[in-house]
Amino acid sequence: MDNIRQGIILKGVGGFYDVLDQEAGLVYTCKVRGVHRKSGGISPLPGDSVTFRVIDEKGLTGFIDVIGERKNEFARPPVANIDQLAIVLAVKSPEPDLSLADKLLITCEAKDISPLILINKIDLDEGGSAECIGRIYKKAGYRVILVSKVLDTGYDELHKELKGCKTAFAGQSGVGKSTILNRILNNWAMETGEVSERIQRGRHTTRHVQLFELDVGGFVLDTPGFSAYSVCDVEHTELASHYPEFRKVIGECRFTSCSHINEPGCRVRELVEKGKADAERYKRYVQYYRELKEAYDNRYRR
Ligand SMILES: Nc1nc2c(ncn2[C@@H]2O[C@H](COP(=O)(O)OP(=O)(O)OP(=O)(O)O)[C@@H](O)[C@H]2O)c(=O)[nH]1
Ligand SMILES: [Mg+2]
Ligand SMILES: [Zn+2]
Repeated sequence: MDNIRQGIILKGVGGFYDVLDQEAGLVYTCKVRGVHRKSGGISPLPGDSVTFRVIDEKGLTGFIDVIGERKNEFARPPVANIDQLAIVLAVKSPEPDLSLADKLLITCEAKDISPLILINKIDLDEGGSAECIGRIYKKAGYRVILVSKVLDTGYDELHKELKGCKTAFAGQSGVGKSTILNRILNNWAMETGEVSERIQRGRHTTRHVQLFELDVGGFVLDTPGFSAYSVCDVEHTELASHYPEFRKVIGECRFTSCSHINEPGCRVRELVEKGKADAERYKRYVQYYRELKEAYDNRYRR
């Protein structure tokens, strides 16, 4: 039947979902079939791939029939199928929170999301700290882009990295996420849907999760914040495997259950001692490990 379409949910507000038919470049306002709710039990999220049925072609309305299988999903912000997380740090104002950056990276590793580090406000850099932070994360195996609104750098490079991905932006308040997103949308957004509604610019914080389509294929995601992320759904025993720089030697420690903190014959510690893995990132690893282990040991208490 030709009123059955494939689409991607851009946003959902009060039981109505904006579903993009990418081939047609049209956005349909859809509800969910009651049947589906009863049988499937899961409710649609922005980022979901869906099969929907057009009810009114002129009025652009329809019903969502099937929600495609998810690669990942989040409760806060409510979104599914993220494949890239742009972790934004500022050189200063605010001072970079590398602990948050590490936690977001762990979340990425655990949820099969490819991380991208953006070091913003490099115009404010005096002591070479942008390069320094960049080196730490490049050495760990991550992609790093230096960005500045004032110097007008980094945007073209970022635009290339966004191609074909659903990218969410994360980071402390004030690092420049909205500034970067607006820049991207002003230059490279597809004009699908209600253009006037594109992005709430200015002082108003975003209340709804919304995906915007890009000219190169792919979407950027405006969210009220991925910053509150913690590593709580990672097991302490799994933590080290979420550090790419540790991963290559993990199986080589003397003890199979090595925590990489104080056991003899630990290959991870050896890497750190030889300067092959960043000592500060390792210190933060030790701290998270202890936090996670404590939470695990107290799991039956309240
Ligand atoms: N000097 C300098 N200032 C910047 C740059 N990018 C953004 N800013 C400023 O930093 C401030 C915060 O930027 P936003 O884009 O609102 O930051 P945000 O990450 O969206 O913050 P929240 O929405 O609170 O999470 C604004 O005053 C921007 O003008 C930059 O490259 N250089
Ligand atoms: Mg913002
Ligand atoms: Zn070890």
